[in-house]
Amino acid sequence: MDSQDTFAALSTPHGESALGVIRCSGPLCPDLVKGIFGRISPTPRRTYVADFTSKSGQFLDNVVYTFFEQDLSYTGDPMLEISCHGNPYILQHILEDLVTRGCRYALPGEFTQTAFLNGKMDLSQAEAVIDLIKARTNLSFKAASQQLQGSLSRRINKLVDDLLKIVAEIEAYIDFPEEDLPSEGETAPKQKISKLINEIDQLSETARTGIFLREGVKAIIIGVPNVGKSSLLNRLLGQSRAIVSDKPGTTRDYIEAAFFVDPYRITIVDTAGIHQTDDEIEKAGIDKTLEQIGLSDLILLTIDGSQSPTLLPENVSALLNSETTLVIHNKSDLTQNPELSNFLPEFLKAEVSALTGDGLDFLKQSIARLLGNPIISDQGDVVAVSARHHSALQKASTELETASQLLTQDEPAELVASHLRDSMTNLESIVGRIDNERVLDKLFATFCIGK
Ligand SMILES: Nc1nc2c(ncn2[C@@H]2O[C@H](COP(=O)(O)OP(=O)(O)OP(=O)(O)O)[C@@H](O)[C@H]2O)c(=O)[nH]1
Ligand SMILES: [Mg+2]
Repeated sequence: MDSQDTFAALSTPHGESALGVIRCSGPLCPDLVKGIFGRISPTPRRTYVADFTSKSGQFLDNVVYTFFEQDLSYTGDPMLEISCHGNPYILQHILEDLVTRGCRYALPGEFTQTAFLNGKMDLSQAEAVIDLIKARTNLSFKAASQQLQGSLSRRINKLVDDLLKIVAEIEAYIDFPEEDLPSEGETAPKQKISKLINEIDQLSETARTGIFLREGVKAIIIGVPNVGKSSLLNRLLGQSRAIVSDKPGTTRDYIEAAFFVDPYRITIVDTAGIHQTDDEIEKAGIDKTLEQIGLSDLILLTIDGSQSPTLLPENVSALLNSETTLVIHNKSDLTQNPELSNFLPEFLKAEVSALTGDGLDFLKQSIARLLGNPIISDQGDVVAVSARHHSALQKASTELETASQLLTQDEPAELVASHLRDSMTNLESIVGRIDNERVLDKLFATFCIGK
């Protein structure tokens, strides 16, 4: 990537549509406006209607274009945005013409990466751009838009500021090595460090929710045959997606679909009933179920509430734990079997009738409870960090723990300060003071082209 390049890309989805938007960013943009549209000094951020004629003289489209001057554009470099008719032929030819005029095709996320490199936003805000595009529920949208407006950056910068004050306090003693840290001086930084550790850990704990909000939740319905797994799937989706029958062994291959339990988008898999069988096809289905359980964030273990509970095979129950598993007593419209009251007591339970829909709301609430909630701060900010933030926060916290121990052991102030500084570097990496270009390239490569 070279900041002297001018790059271009289609910023709207491929295919036929009413409009298609092509964006260019880089130093050539003023020349493009002059060369294509014959306008020497366009008023920035004003729209113009003009014909787009290719360099070879072919009329391509009547377009609306906008020029954005350096610093006041999305990327921070001069930009040109062209709205054309959403015809893939036109869009392709306009892009090719821009390349003939000196542009190159943009890399994934290059517009946002340039905005970051030009200081238009910090890294956590740049990441929020992709979250915002992908957000599908009220809360994930809120979390992304607030992060884009700097909610996470403000929290992190405050932590860095607090840490910097502690470092300054400790470093004051480096200049006077003959003096030990006074006892009150020793407890004060230690208390401040432990307060910081608490705040960092709290933030770090939102990662599970943050990952679910960003990436969605993968769920699976499992249970012995005929308990109503496919009926439950259909009920959760609100449509008849899977075949239901009173014959055990109806579902063989697994069926995947998506539904929402606010704030989460849940992709759910209905599976073949688990039981001992010699049927090769059924066995293959059960093997697939085991594989899918390992990939799931949420397991809906379904039982028939009107029957005696059937224990699952050891290799299946070994994969279940109370953090990820919800036990569903289905067929609540039938007389319930009293033996079930102490079946799998360690798991959260919900009673439902897939047949009538009774208990569906409670079931959804139980799912949301198991998946957890993001922190909502006093200012109303939804805070839920990503996997990358989580890893940096954990490293920051570990460095602080070490610094605190060293203080207790009366180790030299230099050593303590060096761990505090390492902690600070990790915190700063969240908002983007990252030196490693490869890390940045990898991060922005997850964006779509044109963003
Ligand atoms: N009374 C009652 N019957 C139900 C309920 N849910 C499912 N059933 C019935 O139970 C039978 C089995 O339902 P399925 O949804 O096919 O069960 P399954 O667990 O997917 O079965 P397999 O795919 O064979 O493992 C069907 O006859 C359903 O109509 C319920 O809540 N109440
Ligand atoms: Mg089924």
